[in-house]
Amino acid sequence: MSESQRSQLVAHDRDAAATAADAATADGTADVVILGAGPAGLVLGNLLQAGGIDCVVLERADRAHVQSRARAGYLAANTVRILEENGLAAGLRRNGQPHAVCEFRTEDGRFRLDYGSLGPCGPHTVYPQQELVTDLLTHYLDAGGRLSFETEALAVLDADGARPSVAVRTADGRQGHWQGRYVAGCDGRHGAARRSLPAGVVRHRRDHGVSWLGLLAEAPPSLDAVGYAVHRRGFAGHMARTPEVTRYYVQVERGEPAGAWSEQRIWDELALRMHAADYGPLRGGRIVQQSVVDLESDVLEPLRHGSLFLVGDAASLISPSAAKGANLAVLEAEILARALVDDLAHGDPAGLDRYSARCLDHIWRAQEFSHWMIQLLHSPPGPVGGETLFHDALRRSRLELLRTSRTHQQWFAEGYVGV
Ligand code: RFL
Repeated sequence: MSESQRSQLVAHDRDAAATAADAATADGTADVVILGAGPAGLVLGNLLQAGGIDCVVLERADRAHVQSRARAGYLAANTVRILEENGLAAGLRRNGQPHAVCEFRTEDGRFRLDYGSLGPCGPHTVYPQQELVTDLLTHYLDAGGRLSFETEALAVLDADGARPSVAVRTADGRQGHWQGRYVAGCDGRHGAARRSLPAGVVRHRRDHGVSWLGLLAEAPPSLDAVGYAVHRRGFAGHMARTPEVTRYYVQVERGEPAGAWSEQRIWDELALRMHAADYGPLRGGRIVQQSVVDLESDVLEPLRHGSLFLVGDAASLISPSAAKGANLAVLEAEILARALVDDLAHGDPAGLDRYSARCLDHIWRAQEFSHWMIQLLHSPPGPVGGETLFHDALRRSRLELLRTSRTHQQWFAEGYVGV
């Protein structure tokens, strides 16, 4: 469990098909060794496989766990494009829902913003991350892709040399090495790739001082929009996932344990902060996941160290306030896949040389927008006083601009859906 995410699964129904995983393999070789079977690792694996590149994915968890981890849901148009262009969008086309409207609720009233029709990027597609991961996994394995579940990367060795390797340990205790020409660190913020970086890597880091209780409710969405409620008791958010499941967020005190809130208290507080008395009741249901997320961001620089490349959350952690993390992960995986194919199949290393700079450009734009969203939705932590009041007045003014100015609305639409 991460230091910043005190997570408690209250009652997690694993509806994902828990089919038998391939036997874990402790030793082997592949041109590209991919660490982690999240969105980044699986998009990369699929694209390399399609490009005829020899690769393997090493995943610490078992298949059932990977397919049932509910996290993101709002996919940007660019993510959908990448999936479509690579034949990975069948499930998303079948079950994904277009989503184009935000509703902001404050003590001054509410307003809706049809961002999908305003910016150059169109609407989001709502498709739960665990379903996307299941699709990517199935496609990869059906195409003959190599993947070793329950195989934890311990360290990346000799990343500066011509033959880097990954030290691994399987769930049954065997240890060994996977050797490759390149290693793609797609193993998230606490993975082996980050731990193996040489001294001198810069980690830009920001703790926003704000925590959310993230909830998954077996309840139909209560409004046909993303709901952002700005309230003196703290932020509350509403995001549809499927016609039967909705994600909610409630801002909580830093350090609050995830299990401290009863279901009744959660629904009461959500109703209060979302002004349900004025705008209609929330549709209740069983809370099936309850975890605390401390809003933190970081960016590692550079994203390449010899033969090791950082991708997705391993490269940059972004707070979930603007729904960017999975979208960045998919974009970076596409950029790296193209560069690896150019290098390994055509002997052209230029894309690999540019990988870090290209991705950092996208990452910082996303970080900037996400940071702006955090300031729009929360008061700074600390006692209510001059500085808080000043921030609150700025926030009111920003919301008013967003309500009234088409220029601001267009800027928002581009930042919200663009990656
Ligand atoms: P993942 O998904 O964390 O996958 C990493 C994989 O690596 C494995 N692993 C290892 N394998 C081998 N050896 C090791 N040593 C390993 N260590 C870890 C893990 O088991 C896992 O399978 O990273 P990836 O692929 O970079 O994808 C990133 C996204 O998952 C993440 O950014 C998003 O979920 C963020 N996010 C959202 N992003 C969006 O674009 N739109 C959203 O609507 C959205 N909502 C969210 C979110 C994140 C949230 N949380 C939990 C912080 C909502 C929430 C609540």
